[in-house]
Amino acid sequence: MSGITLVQYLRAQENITPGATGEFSSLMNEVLVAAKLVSREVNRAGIGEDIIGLTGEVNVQGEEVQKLDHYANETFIKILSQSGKVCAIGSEENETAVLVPKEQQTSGKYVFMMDPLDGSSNIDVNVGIGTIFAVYKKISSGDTVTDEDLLQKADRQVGAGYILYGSSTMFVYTTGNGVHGFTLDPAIGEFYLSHPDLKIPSRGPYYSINEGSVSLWNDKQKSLVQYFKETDEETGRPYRLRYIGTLVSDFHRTLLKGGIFMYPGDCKNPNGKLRFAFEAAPLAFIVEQAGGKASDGKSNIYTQSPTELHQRIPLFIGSKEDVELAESKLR
Ligand code: AHM
Ligand code: MG
Repeated sequence: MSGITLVQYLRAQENITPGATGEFSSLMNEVLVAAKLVSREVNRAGIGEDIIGLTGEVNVQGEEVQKLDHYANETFIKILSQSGKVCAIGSEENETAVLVPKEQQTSGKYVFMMDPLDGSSNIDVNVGIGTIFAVYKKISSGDTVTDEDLLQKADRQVGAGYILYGSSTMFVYTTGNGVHGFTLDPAIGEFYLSHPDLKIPSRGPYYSINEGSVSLWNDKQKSLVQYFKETDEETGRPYRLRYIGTLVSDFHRTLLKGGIFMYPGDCKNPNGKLRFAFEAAPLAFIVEQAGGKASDGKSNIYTQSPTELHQRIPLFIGSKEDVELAESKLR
């Protein structure tokens, strides 16, 4: 594959950004190293018995921890906490944020939030899985990291991205200057720019939701999904249904092809399943930058802050017209 590599791209961006110190690029380079390590392990899942299956532990969400979940979490934390670029790492797998104290030489100015391995239920069936991350700057004064730093409004992100370990490994990210996608050439371990300046279609043609939960939805949610199934030439309905069960994969398709991904609240889980800080906020930043929208069904997620680290939030994300339509039907 020819063209510009991610490392070259980051350097070029740094050169044209006034006041850039290079620290963000260095942080991204560390993320890339972790991503390549996880990608390698994902690709050998099933060969080594040390990497597939359960660890026997249950995480803070009450979910069984897969060995690959554990590996991805440990790898990102280890690399980032030694990078000198972050002061705190919030992870879906850890109850509290991992802090890198100021007195430690390796502490830095960024707060890093992540879902280290999204789509765990798809690991052992060879279906795409991913990593999602968001980057903020520490904003509180003083040396300690506080809730002010950890629970920032989504629009304070300085960067967000995801890595999709799918039929190829992709790195998609934004720093507020559009969304750019890079594909890993596994033979040489470099990511190449393959999807510059991604823009999401304004509407359709896919809807994506776990419809197995229909009996738990309220009537508005039921009629919203029904709407996407009805025939209407002008709006291109019926939409086609796609649901992978890995948010990164479902989001990636939605970003490239258009439509809407939904994980609503239901009568068992009023706030749904997905987490504000680790999943919804970073994807909200990305989708905004691509011309789309993310909503909790009532208002834009990009202008909200989480109330706690592991807060869950209903998610309606994708093409602008489809997400706004969902909001109007749910109102
Ligand atoms: P995980 O981060 O523990 O893997 O869980 C989140 C995943 C998302 O990737 C996906 O959108 C959702 O769970 C699927 O849930 P369900 O099986 O309820 O449809
Ligand atoms: Mg997840």
